[in-house]
Amino acid sequence: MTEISEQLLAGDRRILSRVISQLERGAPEAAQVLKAIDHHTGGAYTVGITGPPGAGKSTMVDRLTQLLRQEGLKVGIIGVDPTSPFTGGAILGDRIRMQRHYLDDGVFIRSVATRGHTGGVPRIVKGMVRLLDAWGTDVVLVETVGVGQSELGIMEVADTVLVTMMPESGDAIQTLKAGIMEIADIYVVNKSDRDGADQMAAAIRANLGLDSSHRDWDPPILKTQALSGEGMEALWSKVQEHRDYLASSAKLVELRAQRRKQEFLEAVEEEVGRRLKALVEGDPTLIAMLEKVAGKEAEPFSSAIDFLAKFNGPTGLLGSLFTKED
Ligand SMILES: Nc1nc2c(ncn2[C@@H]2O[C@H](COP(=O)(O)OP(=O)(O)O)[C@@H](O)[C@H]2O)c(=O)[nH]1
Ligand SMILES: [Mg+2]
Repeated sequence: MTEISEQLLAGDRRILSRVISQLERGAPEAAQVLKAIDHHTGGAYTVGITGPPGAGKSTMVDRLTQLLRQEGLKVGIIGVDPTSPFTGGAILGDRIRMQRHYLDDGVFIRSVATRGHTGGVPRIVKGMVRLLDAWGTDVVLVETVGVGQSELGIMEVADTVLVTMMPESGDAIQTLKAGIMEIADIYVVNKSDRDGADQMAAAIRANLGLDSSHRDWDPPILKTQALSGEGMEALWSKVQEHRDYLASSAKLVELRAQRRKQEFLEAVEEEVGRRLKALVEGDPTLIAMLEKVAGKEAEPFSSAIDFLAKFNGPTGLLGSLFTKED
């Protein structure tokens, strides 16, 4: 156990922040910390909040945090931001909405830009959740913008997924069709102070009705007003009900085991990709190969297959992709 890991486990905020930054940069030190703390994780419960922009997700995160803090629970908030890191629009908006929690010692807030990532939730979010867990977080709230297939990734990190809609989500039915319906453990029709909340709830129910037979957890549909806080306690008790359901049916263990496998495979894929890119930029053999392909002296697909066969093995060019870096 390194000193850093011990400080993290002792609840040191600055260390947590530093290790998360290392993780974002892909620094090997972060991997070492994750390894050291692994056996101290599993205590935090992760709730994903997804749905179309403007549905009230950040407001809800703010309200839930307030509620959890009243219960004395430590809260982690991760905002997965699909906007360009340069505009920072959404991050700024959320910052204002969650302002009161920035000064709270029992709350840790972090935004992650998705940049070019297409899966919706970058892999490092999974590591971030474990770091927060080790830091002593009881509940991690992960907010992602759900605009279709890209958001299915929230399932890979959240134990309970809230799909949030609002009455005027005119395109919501489209969203429902895009597959986001299948990932919801709880539906939330927020802004129920506005007209159309009941119709929205009915539309969701109609969609659900199609094949509920195979489910042993029937996703409930709740109406809330995150802005005033109305319905937030009912929402949190539903989350707890879902958690109890997962825990009692051993599904939680299964779910988390499956995710660890997935994360491992993703990490391998990402690392190989990253190292290959570095190789492409610096290796003369590979650069020459690319020039041939570019100049139609070699065909791209068959050349790739030949290349893999020829340069494989621990001493070959590609072998360096699989050697441990320090
Ligand atoms: N009328 C109404 N407005 C709300 C409610 N919840 C959030 N809002 C407002 O909706 C806007 C978008 O909220 P935000 O939390 O940023 O949505 P997000 O994009 O889903 O994170 C903000 O102006 C909120 O104040 C609600 O229950 N009723
Ligand atoms: Mg938001």
